[in-house]
Amino acid sequence: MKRLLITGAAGGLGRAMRSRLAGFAETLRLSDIADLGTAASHEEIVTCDLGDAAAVMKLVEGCDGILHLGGISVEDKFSKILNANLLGLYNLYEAARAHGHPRILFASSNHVVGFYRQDEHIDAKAPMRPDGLYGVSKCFGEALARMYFEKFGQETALVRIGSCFEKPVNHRMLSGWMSYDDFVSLIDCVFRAPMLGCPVIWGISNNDSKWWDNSHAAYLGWKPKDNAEIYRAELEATIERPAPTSAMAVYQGGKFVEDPIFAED
Ligand code: NAI
Ligand code: 15L
Repeated sequence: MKRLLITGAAGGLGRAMRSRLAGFAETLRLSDIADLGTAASHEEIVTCDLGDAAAVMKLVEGCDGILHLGGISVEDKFSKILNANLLGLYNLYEAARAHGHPRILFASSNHVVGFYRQDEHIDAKAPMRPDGLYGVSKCFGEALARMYFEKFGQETALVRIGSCFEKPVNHRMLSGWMSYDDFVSLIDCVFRAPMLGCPVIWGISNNDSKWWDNSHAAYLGWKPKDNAEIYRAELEATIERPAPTSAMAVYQGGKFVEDPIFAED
């Protein structure tokens, strides 16, 4: 690949992927509204608000692939979610349509199904059950991507990331954790696949305990290698197990199910 665009490159996952994806494309175009520091020789830095249609149109020009991590990543005021996750998504897909349909990996979220219980095992066909406005914005993103696929052939991997951090930090993450290395190998499979389509992919490592079934996406050849289980003993020793009736122990979305609708200023 000549140029891979990474949106949200200043965020937690963006920073983790910035170093790990050096060499994945000749050039990494890194974008965010936040500071991205200094560009290395293989990098371009573009400051851009996803809500700005003209800026996003320019941002996408010349890119062969897009790793879309940018946006509001937790529950927040609707106005902020509206700009970054709804308008921003529309701007991105319109730009991709104008610039030759670069393949997109969309960082969706487990919060599109947050109201399923942890004793339920689901696959990609399960109806969405978002646990807040943030989750709803990811449902919108998935639906928008699907429409651009059906209408224009735009390919997108809809990656419902569980919890992608250095390591699991609570008991819930023993099921939903995805390691940085497994995310990199998923990115590799998504952008190298001869045919992608528009699949939902559960973004989880090869955890012993899991709620989500990825067998429909076997054609991509992604084989996550890490397993949150190796952290169980450390977690048990350092963190109290959540009460069995608490949201953290009952719902796949954990505490997000309890978030209020945040008031606008
Ligand atoms: P983060 O909040 O650390 O990073 C998101 C980045 O997007 C930030 O750097 C922020 O400045 C940028 N951003 C926000 N609004 C923007 C706007 N209007 N225009 C341009 N940039 C904007 O989130 P994180 O953890 O890095 O997640 C990356 C993506 O993956 C997000 O879309 C999130 O929803 C998704 N995700 C992450 C999970 C995780 O475990 N880290 C789990 C599920 C989904
Ligand atoms: C998400 O969607 C968030 O972006 C991330 O910060 C975590 O909260 C994650 O879900 C999670 O559910 O652990």
